[in-house]
Amino acid sequence: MSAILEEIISHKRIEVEAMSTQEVVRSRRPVSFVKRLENATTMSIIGEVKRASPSKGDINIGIDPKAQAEKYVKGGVDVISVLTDRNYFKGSLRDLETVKCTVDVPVLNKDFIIDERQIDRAYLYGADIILLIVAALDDETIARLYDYAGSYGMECIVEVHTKAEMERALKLEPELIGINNRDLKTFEVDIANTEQLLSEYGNADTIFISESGIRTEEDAERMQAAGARALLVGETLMRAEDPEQVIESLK
Ligand code: IGP
Repeated sequence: MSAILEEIISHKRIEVEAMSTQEVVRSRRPVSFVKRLENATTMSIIGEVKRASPSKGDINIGIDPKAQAEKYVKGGVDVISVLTDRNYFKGSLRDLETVKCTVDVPVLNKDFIIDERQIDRAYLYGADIILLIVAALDDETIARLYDYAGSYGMECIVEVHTKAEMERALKLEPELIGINNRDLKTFEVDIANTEQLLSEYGNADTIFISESGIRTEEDAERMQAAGARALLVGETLMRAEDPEQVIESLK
């Protein structure tokens, strides 16, 4: 594990240990991203609400998540991702709840999930999809958390960065795999990572999402040619004066 991921995960462990287990009434039915993708004819865009990050510092710290989510939907996103980690990304479950109450599209809870209690909370605050980061979890844990999210009807994006992680992810036969273009060891971002991994694994029976570092129409075209069906875009949209227009250009 990279140093920063290790640091984030050890902090997460402390947070999680302080969480109580709660009885969750399973009355809400999550919205499916996979079904939306089955009907999609263009590139799907996942717009992210990301106030700050360890690599970039403050990005758009004072953003109004409701207004931002409304702009994303007008632009035509298929999913809105909300970073809920407070310590390193300055997000919150409250941001997630605000976005869920604003939009009808599925909402992704972006966090460092290592325990069932976080999945309970994701569900309670309105998540339809969660992220599971292969680099942060062993095989047994990832399979357990994947099934647990599934028991709520939530979908999982299984995130990989390397070939070895891709091999581990594919063992789960997941519907959605996210390829992170950011190397968490160096923070370097290179969208060629999606091209390299998909040249080898593009035929797998799964939907691939390219994550991080997507800025321009040309980037989107390259990712489409590589075989990605969706793009996860954070910083570019958080800094854009007109996110709506940027989303339209990426689709
Ligand atoms: C978005 P960018 O470069 O568009 O801001 O990246 C997203 O991919 C990135 O926020 C991300 C992330 C993560 C954040 C990808 N995987 C895991 C936190 C945890």
